[in-house]
Amino acid sequence: MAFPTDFTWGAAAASYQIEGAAYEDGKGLSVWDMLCRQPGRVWSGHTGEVACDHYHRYEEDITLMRDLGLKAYRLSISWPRVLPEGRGAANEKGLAFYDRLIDGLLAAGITPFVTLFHWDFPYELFLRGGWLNPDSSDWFAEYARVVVERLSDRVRHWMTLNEPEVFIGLGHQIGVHAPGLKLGWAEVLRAGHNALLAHGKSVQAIRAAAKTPPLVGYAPVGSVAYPASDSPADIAAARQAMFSVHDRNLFCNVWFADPIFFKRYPEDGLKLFGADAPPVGAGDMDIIGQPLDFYGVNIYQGMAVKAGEDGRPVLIPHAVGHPQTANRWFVTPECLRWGPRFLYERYQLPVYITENGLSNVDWVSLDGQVHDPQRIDYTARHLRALHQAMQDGVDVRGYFHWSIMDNFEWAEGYKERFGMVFVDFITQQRVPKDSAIWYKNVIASNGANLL
Ligand code: IFM
Repeated sequence: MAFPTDFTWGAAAASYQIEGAAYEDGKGLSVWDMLCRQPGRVWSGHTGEVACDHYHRYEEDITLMRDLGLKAYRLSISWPRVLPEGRGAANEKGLAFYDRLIDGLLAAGITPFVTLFHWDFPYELFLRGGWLNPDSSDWFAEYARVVVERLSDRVRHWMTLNEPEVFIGLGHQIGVHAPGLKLGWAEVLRAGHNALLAHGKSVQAIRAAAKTPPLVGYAPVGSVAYPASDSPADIAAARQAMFSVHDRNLFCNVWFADPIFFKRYPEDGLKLFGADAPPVGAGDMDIIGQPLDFYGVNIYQGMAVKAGEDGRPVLIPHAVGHPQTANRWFVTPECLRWGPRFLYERYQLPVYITENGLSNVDWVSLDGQVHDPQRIDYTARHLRALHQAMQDGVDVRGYFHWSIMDNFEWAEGYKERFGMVFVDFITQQRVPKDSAIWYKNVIASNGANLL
């Protein structure tokens, strides 16, 4: 069986990671603009001020995407570019940029998949308490409405939040991402609850304001446990590991998904967090639990699990020398077979892989090309595993490679190169890597050359 003819072959990026133009055309400040100014926060003092200068070079970038044959591009909108104060008056120049970007993509035959929030929270609203402010969900819904009113005549695919596990966990608990807070668990979980409310209210806003029938999802992190063997016991153990809260940690799938799909926090999580669990207002879960059209999920790696003597999950450590990417993530293609499968079984929605990819040590070789065989091999293995999931019966609609181009990798600055297109951050020259040429053939053959 080949990939379905309407399979969405895509690639992704996010506003702060590529746009640059941090202080142009009326854009407001974001928490990332401010974190980057603090010495020691970002590797080598890098910032997203210029990034890939996509704000000025989007036409060239769209041409690169078109040359690759991309069917879809996942982008995010910068909240403070649209609403410099986070709420109130909209910035016409900011909205006009997204108009041009969307129009350019459509003219190139590329479907835009738009994420409303990929971490560049308006600094003005952070000063008013950020995600801890009970009004934050209304602020976000107001912003969603402005964007949807403007773009929904041309955009149908929407995602609300990217990786709440990360912007709440790394941003508010561990403090290595913006806004750089190290809060106690009660506040962390309250911020997370407000983000879930923001998700729910923005889904309502999208559906109310959309000018064409919208397809709405979000894009959490998939923390994948995959079975060490195909035995039913190992499969059951991996499933259990994927859907339980095993320690005080937000990377567990269920904390940010069960409220959306089942209108409740997971029991084991509530037990574990005890008095720190967030207060849930009457009606909150009905707001959070808005019906969605697809389950977007960002998956990079997984952990092998087997059934212990009592059937309970036992994590199997990776063997010495197990393949790793440049940033030391383990290469585990099985995650793209079992992650979508378990998520589809539990949440019963079509799945999009909204991110998957790797950091690699790429440079321009003497021949002027960028040779990245690891990226080709990693992506081929993961796409084959995803295809296996589809053969197992999982309704997978598309795959977005992270990332279309090298970009600002948050606290790691420009140290990590995740792109299929190489970016020289001094000259802003783009060079499609070998993987881009390979992916072009994957798309052109609709995946036939993978199988
Ligand atoms: O670059 C990030 C992206 O912003 C969110 N998901 C993971 C990627 C790689 O770390």
